[in-house]
Amino acid sequence: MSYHPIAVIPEPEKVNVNPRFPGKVSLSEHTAILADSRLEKVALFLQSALRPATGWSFPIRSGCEKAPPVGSRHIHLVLDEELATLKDEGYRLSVSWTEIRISAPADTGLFYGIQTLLQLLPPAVYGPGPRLDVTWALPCVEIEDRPRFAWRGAMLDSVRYFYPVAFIRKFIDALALHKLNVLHWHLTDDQGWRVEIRKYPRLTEVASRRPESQPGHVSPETKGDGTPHQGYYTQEEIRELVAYAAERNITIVPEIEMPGHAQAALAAYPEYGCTEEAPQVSTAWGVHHYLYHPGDETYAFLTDILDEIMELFPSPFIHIGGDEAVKTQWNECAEIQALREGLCLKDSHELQSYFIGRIGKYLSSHGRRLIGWDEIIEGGLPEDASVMSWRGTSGAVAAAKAGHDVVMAPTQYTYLDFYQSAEVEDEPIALGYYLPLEKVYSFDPALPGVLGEEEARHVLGVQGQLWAEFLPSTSLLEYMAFPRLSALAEIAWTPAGQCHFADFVHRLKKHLRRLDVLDIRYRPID
Ligand code: TNX
Repeated sequence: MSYHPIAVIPEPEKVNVNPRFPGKVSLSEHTAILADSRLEKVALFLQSALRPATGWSFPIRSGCEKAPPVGSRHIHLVLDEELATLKDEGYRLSVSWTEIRISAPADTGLFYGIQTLLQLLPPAVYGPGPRLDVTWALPCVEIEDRPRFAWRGAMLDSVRYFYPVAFIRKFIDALALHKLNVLHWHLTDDQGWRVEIRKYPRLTEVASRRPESQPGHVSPETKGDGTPHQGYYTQEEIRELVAYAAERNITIVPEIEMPGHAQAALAAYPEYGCTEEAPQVSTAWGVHHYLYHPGDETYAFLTDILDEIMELFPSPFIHIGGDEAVKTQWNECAEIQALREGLCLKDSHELQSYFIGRIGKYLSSHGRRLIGWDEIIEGGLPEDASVMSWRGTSGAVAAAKAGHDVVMAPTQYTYLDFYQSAEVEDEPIALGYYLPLEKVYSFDPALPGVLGEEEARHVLGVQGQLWAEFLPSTSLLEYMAFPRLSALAEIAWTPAGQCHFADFVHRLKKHLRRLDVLDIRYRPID
């Protein structure tokens, strides 16, 4: 197989090395950015991306000003409605001896064109610079590109371990580099609550702290580490991160878990639970049995929380968890069973469905959409709910066939907390399954042969999961995330027929040099 010399990840839909202009062109200290004033934001983004490493200023000139002096190549950003078929995220990038031009029907497309442009430059472009020894050359190409899927996500678990705001920003930058556009943020769980809620201060005073963590697999032999762990994001920090992500065309989808994975919240507000005694914020991993009480008081508590969440996160989707809610506490409580019977519901699964449905209605009345893990199908999928399928793809298939939107997140292909190599003794401790790079890359989220064309339209996209039980540091998190997230980005963006693993690995070698410059501690490839 022959490779074209351009190592862009994800691989663009169409790449032609420009036949009229062989060779490369170079940026210089005279290169300007041409963009009309409507495009100021995206032009400033490009300028700030190019300045540090080159040390040059890249002045922004509007189209009305007189043209830049002859011989000074410029980068032209153009909104072009005729490219409407590329949709909002598509773009065209043309590099020739006279001009570098990115054109797109919308700002988002221009942003992605810029991401591609940066990848055509030497990897040093991502560094703090200035690097006077580098020639800022790029190949003459014609690229036309747009994404295959609308939801190209990564799930970050900030509960099992709290990561600082600066790291979240770094992670968002890494997602943008890969043209990923959803950061699903897991903010609440049994082991902690990580988002400030003004109305319920004990969520941060009590539920954001635990006395210790479990530094190993779930087993009676694993002792706690004796080190308290705590942290939460203030509303101010969250607003800044949401804006930072939005500038990079990334939507942060918050996840507030219910009715299970609620132990930390119930440690702070036991009155919304099913038992008299308050639990501790959990110090152990695994499935826990504390559930919210499914009555009106809890509904008021959770909708109050969702009010603040919706104020912070403009995301059209709000994730409400829904996974692993073992029903023991509901089954064993006579009062809850009476409540269920009063509602004419058959069992606790139907009660969960009622509970989620009620929350879903609340979200839709505020113009938002509910998404939950595939357990929300059990007991009947509430109207309008979307499903994130993690226990394989059968949940996604059932939901798509019933006309619901789905996001593919199956353990077998997208759980980036699994081991990366079969030689587990050479790897940092991870969840006990094995998910090598090639397997991530082999997944087709549209499930050809399983879903018909019409059903496949309900597949919004695909997402990689970074559950963090074994990721106490950001460098470990990066080690698990990359390069598997690079592979996931490609299957989310690039047409299926163009995804060839050998070609991907060939491009990845160069791509890893970009990650080196960005100080991302990825796992080396074999
Ligand atoms: C199951 S996947 C969970 C998480 C764990 C993960 C890995 C899902 C929806 N729930 O709570 O972190 O397994 O241990």
